[in-house]
Amino acid sequence: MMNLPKDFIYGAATAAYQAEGAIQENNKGKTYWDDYLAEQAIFDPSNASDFYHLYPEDLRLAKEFGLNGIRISIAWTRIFPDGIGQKNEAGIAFYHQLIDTCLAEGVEPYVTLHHFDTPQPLYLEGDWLNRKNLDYFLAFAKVCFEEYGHKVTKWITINEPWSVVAGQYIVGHFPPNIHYDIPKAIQAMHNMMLAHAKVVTLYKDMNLPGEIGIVQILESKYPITAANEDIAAAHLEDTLANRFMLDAMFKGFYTAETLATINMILAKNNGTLQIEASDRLLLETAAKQNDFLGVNYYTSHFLKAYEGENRIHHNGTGEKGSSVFALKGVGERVFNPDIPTTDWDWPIYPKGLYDMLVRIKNDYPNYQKIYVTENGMGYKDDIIDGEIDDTPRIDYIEQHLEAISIAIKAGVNVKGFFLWSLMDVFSWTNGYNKRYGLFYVDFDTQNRYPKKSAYWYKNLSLRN
Ligand code: BGP
Repeated sequence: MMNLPKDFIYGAATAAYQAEGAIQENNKGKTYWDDYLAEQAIFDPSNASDFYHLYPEDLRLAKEFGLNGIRISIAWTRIFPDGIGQKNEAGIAFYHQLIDTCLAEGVEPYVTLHHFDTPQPLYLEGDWLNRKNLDYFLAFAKVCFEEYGHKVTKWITINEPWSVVAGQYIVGHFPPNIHYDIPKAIQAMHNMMLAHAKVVTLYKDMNLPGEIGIVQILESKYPITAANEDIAAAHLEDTLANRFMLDAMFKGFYTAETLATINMILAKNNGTLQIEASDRLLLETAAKQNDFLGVNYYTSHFLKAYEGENRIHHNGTGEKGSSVFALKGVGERVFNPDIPTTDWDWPIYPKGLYDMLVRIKNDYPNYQKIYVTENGMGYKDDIIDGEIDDTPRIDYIEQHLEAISIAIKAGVNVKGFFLWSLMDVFSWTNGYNKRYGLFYVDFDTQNRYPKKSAYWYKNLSLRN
């Protein structure tokens, strides 16, 4: 029986670019997605869920359905249209209104500074591979803290470094669409962790009355058999996608074992990692100051040893069984016949969340507290006579909340849960048919309809 603490946050998540729309309104600058999506002409992010105009309605619904927390992100390009230089007062005012509305509705805002949306000019300068980007980001963060730091008390520096770098440099479905460059991905992750560290230290130096952390996507990696080479493959992918960043965040540097494993992967992929002399102190200083870790969890992976070249097919259409993911010097993700998957081939494995939460407590005892900052199920919802029966999503959420409840019993300090997503939003590489929301969005009319899961979630939060 699910047993969650009395002060638990029942939240839902959004991200600026996926929810707001209005991508050219009130002097907003371009992110690296704008031109790329326009050229591709497959998905149009211009209106998304029109949260930019409809946020009062969405927050009213959030409150009505028992939510007491929401993840929003601040679009860097609304505050600085070019990423640096001239500030945009209209953008600054927008987030004042949005944050004030959250607070007025009693839905606490957890605010992310970077959710996959680097400004176009800074992207062209190299994005996270350019060390200057760290200071550009710091300057943006400073303005946000000065403007909103007295009313927002939960800050997230960056959303999912691994997803960003995997999308940009390995899978190649995020601009600049580079495939299989694992060394670039590792370098960008290291730089993002440095950027996180700089922003944490700035926030603490400003003595603001709140808390700060980062959100990581953390997917457990299991060997598909007990063979040593499969165990090694799971260990390699875990180090690349999980341990590298957890070490940076909590240990303040990479353990000798983590670095040796990363260097092995780099060697097989003909690359090296550039670490500057000052990086260690930067990471160590921040490691003592993090207030929380945000864990995004949707799935886990089963790994098999793999000796071949890099090979990936991204299932962005929901055609079940079409995914391929095999990395040179790492391993191959394979289907586990005992574990169900979504139409996008994501294994549904709540135990992977439990295992990850317990592992963080054991391996990183200075973690303070955890919020599960995203979890949810992509599903092709049907609306029939204004009603949406998304029972598989309810089952999915319930199983994952159960896993959290058992982890709490095992002593892990988990303080809240944010369902991805509040309403249906734009999915970066899957468009609009992969829905996650508690509220169905008719993207033609922008009308919202509560799904069966919204009533279920309301019932759960009010009962507790
Ligand atoms: C997370 C991102 C979100 C969101 C979610 C669902 O990785 O933080 O922005 O998109 O995944 O992913 P997708 O839309 O690709 O199914």
